[in-house]
Amino acid sequence: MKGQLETIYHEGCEAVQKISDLKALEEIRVKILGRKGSLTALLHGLKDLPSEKRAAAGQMANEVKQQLSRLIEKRTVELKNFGWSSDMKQNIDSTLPGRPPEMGRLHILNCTLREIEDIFTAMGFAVVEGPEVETDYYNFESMNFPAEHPARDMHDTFFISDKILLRTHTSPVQMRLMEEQSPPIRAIMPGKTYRVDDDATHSAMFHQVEGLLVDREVSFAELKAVLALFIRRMFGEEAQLRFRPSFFPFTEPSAEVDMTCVKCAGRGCSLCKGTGWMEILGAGMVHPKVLRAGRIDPETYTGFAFGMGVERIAMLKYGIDNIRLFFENDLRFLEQF
Ligand code: 2NL
Repeated sequence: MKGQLETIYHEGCEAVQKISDLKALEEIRVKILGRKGSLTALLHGLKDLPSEKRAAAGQMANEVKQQLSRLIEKRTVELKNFGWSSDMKQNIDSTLPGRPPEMGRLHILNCTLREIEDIFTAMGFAVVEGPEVETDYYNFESMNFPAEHPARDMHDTFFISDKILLRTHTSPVQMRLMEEQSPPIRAIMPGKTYRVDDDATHSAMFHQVEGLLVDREVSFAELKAVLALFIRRMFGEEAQLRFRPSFFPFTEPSAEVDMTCVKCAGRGCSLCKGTGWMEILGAGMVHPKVLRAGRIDPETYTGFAFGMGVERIAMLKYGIDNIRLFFENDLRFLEQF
């Protein structure tokens, strides 16, 4: 009896330590401690022993039972806690296709900006960037907005101090470029701009792309040709444009540029308020004073410039009616593009 118990104990210990999955461990438990297990059978056999041996054998058998039970319990916890247990492995179907990872993508405004940049770089324009915090001189003074001039009211400005502000347009970048380079200059300037403004189509921060071309004998006709090509590339070959006389301090003559309505193609609808046209950008011939501020001689050189809002272009192209949607980062909106 003693020898049998020892064998059961040692074999049991060895088997439990070797086991590395829960199912096999349970099989061992049943084989030793189950109703028909080897130790259970031995315990049943106790009653046949002579009474003087029964007590000692019973005590030893119970000890073996307890120790093995504890050992199995401990091993069960170990197997459950470390790595994959076999019943978890059995629940994995390795033939199933993997879950596709979530993919990020460019924001619709960045896509629109890249499209604009591609169209102008194909026409030979360079892309130039500059600071968003500017001086009054570069943002206003050099652009022919004299101090106290009412035209400054057109741009409701975020001032940082008396002479430092958040740029209200990207024109300061063009002014710095004119100072640094002599003509021919052919560049677009994309970037963030800031105005105290806040409604469905205006945001305090918005993106602008301005363009500048300065050379000998640059004409208003060339301005129109470049913008017509841009609009056709951006909105499709059917898109037409028209110029309306306008005013900017930094251009003379100045024009507001309309294109045929993207929704009704010129027939007249609610989007274009029945006119068939939608305003898309502003443009003009660079004012001689602005050229002079950029150290360019207006007697030798002429230039044209234009400016557009990236949000406005994207809203027209994709039929978006509220500028907030660009900045709320609601995936239900962003994922549509
Ligand atoms: C608009 C109108 C415009 C310009 C921007 C410009 C820049 C220089 C010289 C002359 Cl350095 N002009 N920029 C010219 C005409 C219009 O923007 O409605 N933008 C959203």
